Amino acid sequence: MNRKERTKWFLDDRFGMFIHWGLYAIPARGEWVRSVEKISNEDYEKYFEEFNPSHFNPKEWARAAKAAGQKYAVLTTKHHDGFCLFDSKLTDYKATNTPAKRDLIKEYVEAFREEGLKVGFYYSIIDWHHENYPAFGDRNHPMRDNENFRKKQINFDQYLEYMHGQVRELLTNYGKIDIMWFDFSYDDMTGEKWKATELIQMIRDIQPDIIIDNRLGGNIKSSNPEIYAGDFYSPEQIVPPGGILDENGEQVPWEACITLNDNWGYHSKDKNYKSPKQVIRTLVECVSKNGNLLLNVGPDARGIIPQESLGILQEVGNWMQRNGESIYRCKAAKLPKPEWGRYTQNGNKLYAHVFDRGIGPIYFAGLKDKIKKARLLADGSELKIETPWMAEQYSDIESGAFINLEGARLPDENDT
Ligand code: JFZ
Repeated sequence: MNRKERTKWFLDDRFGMFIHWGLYAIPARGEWVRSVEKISNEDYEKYFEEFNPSHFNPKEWARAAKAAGQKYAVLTTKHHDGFCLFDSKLTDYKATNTPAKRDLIKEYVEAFREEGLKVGFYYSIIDWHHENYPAFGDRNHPMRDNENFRKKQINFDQYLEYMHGQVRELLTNYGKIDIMWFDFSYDDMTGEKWKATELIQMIRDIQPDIIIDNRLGGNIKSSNPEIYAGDFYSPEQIVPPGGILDENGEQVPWEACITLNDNWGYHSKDKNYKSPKQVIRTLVECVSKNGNLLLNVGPDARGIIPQESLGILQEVGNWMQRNGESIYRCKAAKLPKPEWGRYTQNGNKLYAHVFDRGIGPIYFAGLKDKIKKARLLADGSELKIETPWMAEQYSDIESGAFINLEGARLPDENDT
């Protein structure tokens, strides 16, 4: 399979759930807490000894994702702190050795599969816990200021063996996996520094259809990308203004990852949540530029997705139930962005997302005599295509069409 074939389902599905969860849920100050507060291995150890997510029920996560209209999920199997949610034979630093006493990845995979969702693994190639991970090359390493630590000899090849071995475990022990989401290369730690070609060859050997993000390095936008440059581009906390094109001007699959507040991992004080409306509009924006949205939640130490996040997901789900047709299998329209909102398109169906309704009919530049019929997606009701009185006297509108929204029931302002 080539990239185009591999990413077909992904680009059809458009909307996924990102889940950041690990020991950092206990201090509850975000997933970078070890680095930000320079916490030593010893001091972080207490969270390992305590980790016991009594309410961990991935079926509930999966149901929330499905109800929101999300079609796939990506969970942190290991974040930068090095703690593994899966039962790796290559380390003791794993969920099976905490009071949780079980392989949480196994339960995640089963639960999401059961709800018919596709399953992805986030895996951090950065590892602040492994003794052979280069602390001094990584300016964010929690031990960066510790003299003794800096002087320690390391054997990076042994770390690479560990890292490759864990990826092999993840892709061997849990059946078919749909997405491998590596995080991340930096400075000169990129590409072959991770033995990325070898890594990719192994991955394709075990899971030929899996799709892989672009954070191992390389240039996915090249006309001749490295084998490790990935299947999709991963912009973070931003929707790329013009989508992502390669050097030949061809579309590159991409997925914006965005978190609901200002942290990826659980943060008990961070209440700066986006509104459901912002999320819906961001999803529409992604699709209108040929991209996906991977929307993040950070379950707490007991395994519960914060109430605020669940509320947002539910509202997004209400909208998706009525308007999902304008998201799934849709892509950018070959029309300029309209003044009042955005277009998405699927075949000969054009979806007009009216963000700014204003007063009077809405205008479709370039579509004079091209619209066969117009319907409100939310309730299927007919909308009238009509040219307003004296329209020919306004400048530059000869080639456009007008649709009258008057009287149309717009259940909420995001309707399509
Ligand atoms: C990384 C992680 O450090 C973070 O904790 C979270 O998991 C996020 C999804 O990914 O953060 C990054 C990685 C790459 C960039 C920015 C933040 N980048 O390329 O700009």
